[in-house]
Amino acid sequence: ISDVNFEENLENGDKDSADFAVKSSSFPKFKEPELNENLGYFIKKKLRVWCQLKDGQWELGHIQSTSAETASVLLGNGSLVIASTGELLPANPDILEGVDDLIQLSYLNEPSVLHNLQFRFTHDKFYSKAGSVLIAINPFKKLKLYGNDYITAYRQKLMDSPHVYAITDTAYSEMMRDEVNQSLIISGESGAGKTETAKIAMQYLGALSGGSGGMDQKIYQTSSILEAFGNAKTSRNDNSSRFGKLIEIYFSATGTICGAKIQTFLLEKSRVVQLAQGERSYHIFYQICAGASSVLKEKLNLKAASEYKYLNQSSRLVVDNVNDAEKFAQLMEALNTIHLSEEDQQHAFEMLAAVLWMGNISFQVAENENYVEVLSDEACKMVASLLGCSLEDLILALSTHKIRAGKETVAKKLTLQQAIDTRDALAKFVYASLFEWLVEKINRSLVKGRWQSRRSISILDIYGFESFKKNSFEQFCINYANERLQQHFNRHLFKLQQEEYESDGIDWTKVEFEDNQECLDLFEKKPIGLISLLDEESNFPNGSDLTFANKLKQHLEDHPSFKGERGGAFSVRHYAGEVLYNTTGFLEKNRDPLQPDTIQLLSSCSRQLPQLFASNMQSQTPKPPSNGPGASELHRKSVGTKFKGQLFKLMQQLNNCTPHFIRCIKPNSKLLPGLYEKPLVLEQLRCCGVLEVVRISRSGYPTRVTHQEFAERYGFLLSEFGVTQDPLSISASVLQQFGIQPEMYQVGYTKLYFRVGQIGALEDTRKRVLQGTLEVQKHFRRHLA
Ligand code: AD9
Ligand code: MG
Repeated sequence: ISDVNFEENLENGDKDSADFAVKSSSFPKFKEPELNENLGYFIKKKLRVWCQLKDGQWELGHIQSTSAETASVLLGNGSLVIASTGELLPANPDILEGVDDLIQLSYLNEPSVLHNLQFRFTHDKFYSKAGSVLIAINPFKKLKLYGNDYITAYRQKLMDSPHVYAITDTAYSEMMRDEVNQSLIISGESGAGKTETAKIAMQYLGALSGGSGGMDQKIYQTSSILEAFGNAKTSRNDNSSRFGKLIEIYFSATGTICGAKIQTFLLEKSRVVQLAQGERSYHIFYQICAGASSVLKEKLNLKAASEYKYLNQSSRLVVDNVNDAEKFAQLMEALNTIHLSEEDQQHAFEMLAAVLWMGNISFQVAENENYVEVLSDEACKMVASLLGCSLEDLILALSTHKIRAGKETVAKKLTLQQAIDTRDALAKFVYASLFEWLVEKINRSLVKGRWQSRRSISILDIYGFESFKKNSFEQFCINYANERLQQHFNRHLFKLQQEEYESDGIDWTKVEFEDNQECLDLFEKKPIGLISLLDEESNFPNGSDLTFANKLKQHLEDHPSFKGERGGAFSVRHYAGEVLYNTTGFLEKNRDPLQPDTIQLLSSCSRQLPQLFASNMQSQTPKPPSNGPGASELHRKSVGTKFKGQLFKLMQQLNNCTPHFIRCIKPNSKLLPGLYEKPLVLEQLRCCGVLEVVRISRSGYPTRVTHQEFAERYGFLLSEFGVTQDPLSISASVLQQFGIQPEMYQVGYTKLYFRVGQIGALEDTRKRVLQGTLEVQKHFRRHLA
């Protein structure tokens, strides 16, 4: 630290960032003050700068000379470039290379942040902090960073480098100390490492708090069950979660795990019947085909995965380095751990086989006719036998729809496409119902001590923002959810902080930030919002994707977050960027139609599960008026509206927790270790607000305690008590005695505010003194005894 340049550079940096906190108010774009102000200084000292090249990439270099608006810069590779001074940004001194927490950087511009993370990445440091936010870069290789030794080290604070263990420990400690529920909110794009991170957090909680009656093991095993049924190989992740998940873990007063509850969101049902090339359906299908015992195989008449059309429509039947048969054995073990009865397991496997056989049901179109007949072959017979219905009923339900005409009902024969859709809808419904049933069963096995618990940690693992070339209804829902979560993030980090400062009368120059309420309104406003308009159009008999697109243009063209596009498309300005949605398929996916004939078929089945699925559906469906159109389709809540309701509930829950954010970053799209693609990482840092956090955390006072709490916690450390005993005076004396610098804290009307890291020293002293007292007490007790 004796490096002169470094100190000067730091001084300079600090001054800049103070200015900068006031000047820059845009969100999420990140702005640095013009280098011009300091350019002379940088030239004189030949300090390092970032120079933007033609391809947009930033390179490190030294300024050699300047003229008017340009500078000549010597790059690291020895080449000399002439750059406009507007294209230069200050770089951090060497000594700050690879700091743990981005907020320690003197210069917080994009290339510096990106470079710091890259430096750490190349030194096998995959975790970093941005203030209170943990950044986890996917290593795409096994790390020796986990397990009991590390857990103990983090628990005992022997290690404090950024880690999932560290942030989970913070959540746990805060929960125990303040009796406030906590949440770990994990986000990031597909393949960024969310699900692995969630498991690492659960592993930590399980290890440090143990579970009564093996509860921690059960919770851990639920992950593998949910992964078997809800994860699949996609082009972006070999083990991609196709549903969102919130797991609430409950703790007893002594801090042991006593129960848990899982909620899932928006399972991708279409995957059951339709696959993109190179992708797979849900793991469980391949696992059961490969790993079922011969008895089970015979019972279900199971074939190899390649025999089933729902699976073999994609040429991808195996995942590299994954043994499906082994996975099936592990699954059976997990099902036993959560005490799913033999009988229930059997029922579940029957439903899986039924779904697979459904895909093989084929239709025949009679010549000169345009309606279908169902081939009564092996597939059809297997489905009927696995569901427990008569072959005739099944054939009828798949080839006709009952329509009410006056007082009569007549059976209308279906076209080929209608029959295929009906069959696929049945398969999707059975699979999604099976998934829900399983979650319910898991929850029952985790319910044990939930009622007597008053503390919990919720872990949210949910798909991140998505923007592809072609975006459909799925991206629409996912991005809507992310918009909600982003608001939660914003509100927590920015708004609450600022409001609290202001209401407590401390001097903190106002920092503006853009809330994304406007975009959320675009989705949620009734009756003129995206979801309402979609529902309205979905309910119109003549509504189509195109009429929907036109309706949006007509009603929302003036909305600042909306833009109508050509060809039945529209754009939304999301917090993370603009996304172009293609409305093709929106209405169908939102309606998710299910024929009453299908439900009737299932309720006529002799097997338990189909009956249960049908009755669950009927209980959710209000009866249509007796003279209404009724018989054509069930009137259920639309997918969009149901999801919106789920999200509201989720947000309510999260609002009752102290949040801890983990941002997972995918370093490259090839899923390879050691490869860091800068543009990809930068894009993700922007999308998840990391760059903005860096700025706010550094300029703010992240630790806050009431005068009362502070005085009670640290007052006893005072060497002498004054005459006045009010909390504020005691607090002031503590601050003075421990030499906390005035610029490191602020005193508000009700609270004290500290810069990062200040409370740590006090806590250490407190712990030492307490331990000392304990020793003295023990000593006396021994003597007295
Ligand atoms: V998706 O939105 O569900 O498609 P996730 O959940 O973000 O996605 P996931 O956790 O499944 O990604 O991680 C993808 C892969 O990266 C894993 O299968 C591992 O092979 C790899 N990974 C992720 N995190 C780690 C880690 N901490 N250590 C080693 C990891 N490998
Ligand atoms: Mg996942």
